[in-house]
Amino acid sequence: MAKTIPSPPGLPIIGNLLDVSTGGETPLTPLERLADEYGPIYKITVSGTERVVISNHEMFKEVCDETRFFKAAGPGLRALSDLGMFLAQSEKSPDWGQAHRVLVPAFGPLSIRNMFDEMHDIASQLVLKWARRGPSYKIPVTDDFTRLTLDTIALCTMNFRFNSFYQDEMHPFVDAMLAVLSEGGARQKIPKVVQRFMRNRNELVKRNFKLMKDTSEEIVRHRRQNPTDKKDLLDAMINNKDPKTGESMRDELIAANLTTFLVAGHETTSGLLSFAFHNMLKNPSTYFKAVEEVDKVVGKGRITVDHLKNLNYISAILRETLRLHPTAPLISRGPRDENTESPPTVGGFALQKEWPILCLIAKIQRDPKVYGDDANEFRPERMLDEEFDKLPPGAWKPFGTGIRACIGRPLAWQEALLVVAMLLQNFDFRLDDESYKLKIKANLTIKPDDLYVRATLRQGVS
Ligand code: MNH
Repeated sequence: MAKTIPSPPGLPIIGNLLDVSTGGETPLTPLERLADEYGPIYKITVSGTERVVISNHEMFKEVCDETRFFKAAGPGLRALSDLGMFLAQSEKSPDWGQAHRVLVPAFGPLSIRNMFDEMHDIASQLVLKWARRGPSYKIPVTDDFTRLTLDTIALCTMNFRFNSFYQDEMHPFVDAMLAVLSEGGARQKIPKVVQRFMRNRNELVKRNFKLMKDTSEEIVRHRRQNPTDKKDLLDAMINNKDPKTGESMRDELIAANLTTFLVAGHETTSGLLSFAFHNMLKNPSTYFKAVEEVDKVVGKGRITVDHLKNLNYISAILRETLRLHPTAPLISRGPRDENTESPPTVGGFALQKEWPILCLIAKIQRDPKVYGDDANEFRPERMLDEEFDKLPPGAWKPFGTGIRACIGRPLAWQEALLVVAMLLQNFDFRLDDESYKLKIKANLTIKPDDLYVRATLRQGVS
């Protein structure tokens, strides 16, 4: 007999809305708090929709089984329809399949390697900015990393320059995207019936969506009219045929996927870099080890793509950062149609097919059964290759799982390694406020809030 999932007593109509929206550093905190109270699996009702929330490794490992479960596009995401492959409702969607088959080879090792010089170009702009401003500049880390990652993804994937370091205002695309993302977050807490009457807000979302769509479509049009030899992702989508059907991608779908790259590809990476600096500076021994590694592996000359594979400790820092602070903190799974269990279960608890299963990645990746009593501590040593390779399946999944896992992982990894190394090579860092206590800002992704650092050029580095 399958067990019944525990559930906090809810209110009629709005369900457990109040439970999930009260205070906390992040909107997830209340979900995490409920987990402390109700255990590793519980069910809530938000805006009339039932959702299951899981938060330990054992259950998560089970829902990673692709024969029984799949990525059921989550509630936050569904609010942002029409944004390319990321949001496809299932891998059976023909548009997802086409984009996946065309894009997987385009994200292969050689093309990522070929992006190195452009990544270096943008990273140099960041170094220049911080060098010019000097140590009296209170660096808004997360904003500057967001400029960096947005410019990088746009240059590397579609040869478009936002030039974010050369303007105070962010590009209108960025404002539109941020507005849409935070609206997506806010809407999760508002019942559907109410949403329909929010005419001004609905108009605003429409306008912002249109601006994003127009920007992407303009980039496609521009490329069609100005063909180049550049083998980037835009080129792949325009010229490569789907190996299965022999068909080309239509322009509308190409544009939607450009938007996907811009959205999926920059906030997550920017958050990773921000948390990595936070974690290093709060744990100085890790910071000094990272500097030592850069000095040994790269020295004072220009960093090259071949240096990156030797940055083992910095790699471990990035892995450990994404373990504690997975910048895409929620993924959503559901029982497959083909799942013949009746009813489908997780951990022996009965599910219904239409219930999304929200996986609290940060909590799952801090499970003491896997990571021990110091699971909440930042200890990159546990992520050095030898240890990392021994982790049980499902223990470290900041890039998602299965066929819908992150397609941009190698791109983000190369970029993050390069940027951390280049910054440590050029500057000495300290927190602006040594007593800073981590606050987290969240919409669909998480980043540190109000984090500032100071950077002083290191002696003898040109
Ligand atoms: Mn990314 C899917 C995390 C960088 C493009 N990404 C996912 C998922 C996670 C994720 C988690 C799966 C979500 C889910 O199951 O609902 N992504 C990250 C993190 C970083 C990241 C933590 C950086 C750090 N992602 C990038 C970059 C790109 C990108 C850079 C750029 C192109 N990600 C995607 C796309 C998908 C995705 C596209 C959707 C893939 C699919 O649905 O097939």
